[in-house]
Amino acid sequence: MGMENAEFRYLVVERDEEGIAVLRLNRPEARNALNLELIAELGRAADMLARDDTVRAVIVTGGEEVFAAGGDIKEMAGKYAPDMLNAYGADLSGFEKIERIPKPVIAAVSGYALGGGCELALVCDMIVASETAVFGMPEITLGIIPGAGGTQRLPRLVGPHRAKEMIFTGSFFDVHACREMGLVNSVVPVERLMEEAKELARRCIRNGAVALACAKACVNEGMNTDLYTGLAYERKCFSLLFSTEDQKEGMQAFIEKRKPAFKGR
Ligand code: DAK
Repeated sequence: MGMENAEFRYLVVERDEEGIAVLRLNRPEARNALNLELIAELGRAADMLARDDTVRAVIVTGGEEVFAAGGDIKEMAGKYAPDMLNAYGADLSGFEKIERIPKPVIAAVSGYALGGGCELALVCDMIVASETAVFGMPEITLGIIPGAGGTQRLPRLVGPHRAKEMIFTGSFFDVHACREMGLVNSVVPVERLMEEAKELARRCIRNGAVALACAKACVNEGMNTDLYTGLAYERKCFSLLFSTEDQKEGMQAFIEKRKPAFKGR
């Protein structure tokens, strides 16, 4: 279990022998509120985990009671539009860096995932949640709107009508409602949450790392473009994978009726 937490104030990063890294928000006194420093730390951690070849998948998690209560209201309260447009508003890079990690990234959510906390879960590839998880976009109750991707990623994921209900009302949604709307992949008792997230990670990383990176890029690029541009992108990635050792190994293993030994090359 490697650790490198000295460089982070609000994050705990752990890596295990299986290649699964856990990135845990650790600002419990403020319910894991995402201040600028924490968002910057998320970006640095994402860069680090993206570069590290021994890391095959990442789990983003928080505490048992709170995944994250959103952007730091106390930090934002006195700000004016120019502040938000410049320093603050520009710094979405932490979220986007998590989204661009070329490996499976799973949010393991227990308790509240509100506002920016919900938006953080939305930049992950999949969300597993505990039975106590609660999602919501309460920004409207503060006189603002979601500002870290909520008005864009949520409707792409659950459809505009459900997203608007969440964003316009600011109401909280229990995990079963979130499962039904497709926000959450699976729901488990809280004590099984991390194991469920790890098991999902394992089911991904037994496959080749290059193919996983291509699959992620294709889905993400495709969600941001029209069908034919997305199909062209997919075709290039699909074809390029035929220059990898993993493709030769995967197909040979099938023919020889054995399990493939992927190398991520
Ligand atoms: N910000 C700052 N402090 C927070 C906080 C937050 N979002 N949430 C909780 N805290 C603090 C509380 O003020 C309290 O501090 P003290 O009174 O002890 O000093 C402490 O954490 C404990 O909170 P509670 O006493 O309220 O704890 P409970 O367990 O009773 O309730 C709760 C937990 C999560 C239901 C409740 O705290 C709550 O409703 N929190 C606010 C949820 C919310 O409105 N979230 C939306 C925030 S706006 C962006 C980046 C981010 C964002 C936008 C843009 N860019 C970089 C462009 C995101 C914006 C948002 O998310």
